[in-house]
Amino acid sequence: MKGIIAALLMPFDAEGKVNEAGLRQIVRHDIDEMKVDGLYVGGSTGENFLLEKETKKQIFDIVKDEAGDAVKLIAQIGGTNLYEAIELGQYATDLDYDAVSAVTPFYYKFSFPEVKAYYEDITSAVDNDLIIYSIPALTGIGMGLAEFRELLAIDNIIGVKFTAADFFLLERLRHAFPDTKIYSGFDEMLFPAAIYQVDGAIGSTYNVNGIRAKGILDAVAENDLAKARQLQKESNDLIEAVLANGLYPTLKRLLQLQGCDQGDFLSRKPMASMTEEQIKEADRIYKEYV
Ligand code: MN9
Repeated sequence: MKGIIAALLMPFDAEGKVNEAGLRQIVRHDIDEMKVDGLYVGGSTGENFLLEKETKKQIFDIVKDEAGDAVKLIAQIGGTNLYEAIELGQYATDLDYDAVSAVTPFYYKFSFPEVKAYYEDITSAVDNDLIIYSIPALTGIGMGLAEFRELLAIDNIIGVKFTAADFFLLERLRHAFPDTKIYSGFDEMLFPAAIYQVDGAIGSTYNVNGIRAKGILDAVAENDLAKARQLQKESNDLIEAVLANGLYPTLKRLLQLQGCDQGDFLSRKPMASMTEEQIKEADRIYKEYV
């Protein structure tokens, strides 16, 4: 699994239910217009940690049904409930997802042996490849080379979604584990990550900015660093404005402006949906930077 993988955005209606028609449209848009190589389903971007288990399964169903085998599908199953993670992992595997991914457990400050046991328990119960989802800024779980070495030795763990600005660690990981799949997790840092030869990138903004992102990977592969830097600059003008206006709601508004127009694209409470002013700013961002 290589290339640009969109962390799928999730449209909700006013009752907090998944807007199925809208979700199908986003899947199609990502595949047909953004030309992504894969979809990461149930990540932070999908507001996944606000959802109940049955809704997560419903989303895995809809996405597989719409995408079929057109692109690689990765199901994010992790969280604070190990038994749910295992059940979701088995569910997504039965649906033929290409891999599962599990965030490090969060909220309680789990020790590394606890984190390691969590991955051992998931991988021994779920018959699929697993990608570690490491995002220390949100989980509070930071790991160094020694910890990654232990996790990557576990059977079925094939890679890591590396969402951190630690390029020293990224380089050490790349060097130490040439066969491990490493995915860059911060879209605003794709260019330097590509220079360190990540296998791909998983991120929220690829739902609306997938073409430029692919251009960055291609330009680095062709050693055209000036072009890659320019594309990252254009991407970061967009990402900076999106972050300032509210990340996921703004991205969902941009999707609507790109033609995904089926029903509500609201947030899942307690995440707020946009005010009129934020909508206006999103429209300006679209005109200026998309
Ligand atoms: O999955 C995403 N992380 C979060 C990765 O949303 C927490 C990124 O794609 C960021 O949204 C993006 C903007 O900071 O890089």
